[in-house]
Amino acid sequence: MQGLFTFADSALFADRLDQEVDWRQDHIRLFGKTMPLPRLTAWHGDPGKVYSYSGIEMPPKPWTESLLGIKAKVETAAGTQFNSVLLNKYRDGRDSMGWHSDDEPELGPSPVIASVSFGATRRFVLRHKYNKTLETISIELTDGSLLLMQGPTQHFWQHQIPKTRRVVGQRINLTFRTIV
Ligand SMILES: O=C(O)CCC(=O)C(=O)O
Ligand SMILES: [Mn+2]
Repeated sequence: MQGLFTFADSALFADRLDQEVDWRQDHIRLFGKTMPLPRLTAWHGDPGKVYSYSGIEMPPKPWTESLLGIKAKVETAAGTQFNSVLLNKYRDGRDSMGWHSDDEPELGPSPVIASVSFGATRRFVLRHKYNKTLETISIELTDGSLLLMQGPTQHFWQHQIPKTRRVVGQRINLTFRTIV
């Protein structure tokens, strides 16, 4: 869904999140080597909603006023309540997220995940995990847009944000989730 947030609201939220959020540079271990993630991240949510992925454990930071404002709007649009949000900051076209499904056990069997984007448009690509004859699906995630992933999406599909050689500005993405 394009334009859940107006350009003015998107610019305001992008700026506030950029300033307010304690962005961290995490590392993953891959083949015995430690590598910085190609993006900055943060995790906010209700007390006790710890999220772990790729061996990284994130205790939640408390909700801020901006995050609660964004959350309220997203919950109305999605018709679902969320208790946590993962934030990703892609500083430029070299920042990215590799192929994955959001299928960690703490998200439950068929999670609803609501993804909000502020800033530069980036391409979001889906591929089927088992049926290799299905073509990949590309969606341009624009400033102020909302993407909902639900039902069996995470069972059958993986997604990524590929690097791009185009000159692109900063993008902040928020994925609202429910940790059970
Ligand atoms: O930045 C995006 O649009 C994707 C983020 C994502 O897939 C995730 O946080 O799990
Ligand atoms: Mn994801």
